[in-house]
Amino acid sequence: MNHIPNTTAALAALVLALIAMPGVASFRAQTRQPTSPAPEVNLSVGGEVKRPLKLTAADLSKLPRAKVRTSDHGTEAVFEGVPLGEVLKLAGLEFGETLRGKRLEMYLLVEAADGYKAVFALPELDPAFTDKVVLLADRRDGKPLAGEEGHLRIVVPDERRHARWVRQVVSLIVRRA
Ligand SMILES: Nc1nc2c(c(=O)[nH]1)N[C@H]1C(S)=C(S)[C@@H](COP(=O)(O)O)O[C@H]1N2
Ligand SMILES: [Mo]
Repeated sequence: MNHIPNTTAALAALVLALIAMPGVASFRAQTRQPTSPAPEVNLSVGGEVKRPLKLTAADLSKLPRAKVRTSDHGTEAVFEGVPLGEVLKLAGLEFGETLRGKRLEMYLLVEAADGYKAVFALPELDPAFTDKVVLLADRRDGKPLAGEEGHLRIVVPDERRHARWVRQVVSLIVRRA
């Protein structure tokens, strides 16, 4: 009668293999509640900052927020999110009075999941220098960003070309030129 334990073992192995299959994993992901409020934000903030961070959507929701009304493909859109400078401040970066001298050699590199990258000079992100708010947006017209855009996207108001509107933002790295 030792074929019964063998059958049980084979069944267990089959079940484990099925669970591990990518197709099954994505099926499970798709069957999650569509109203689930947990966008999978995992933003890393690093480089020349005092406190390198990993931020979730919940972390971002605690930071000061801003809205930017802008034209996207000729249509008015309201993007909402966290001013990029606020995210860097949380990581310990200083703006304002101390942003001069050698510190003006610093820049921010924004990286996307698809490898796309763009840089910003720190004064572009500092309210002491400019009234323009470069946004790390997580919502458009009140709805969470999703799909091609990713969960996080850079929005640069008043910039005629949208090449720095990085989609699918995954990391912010401060570097020295
Ligand atoms: N991650 C990522 N972001 C990106 C790009 C890209 O290729 N990858 N292209 C940029 C360019 S050149 C433009 S014009 C805009 C286009 O944004 P849209 O797809 O919303 O029109 O996204 C920018 N952000
Ligand atoms: Mo573009």
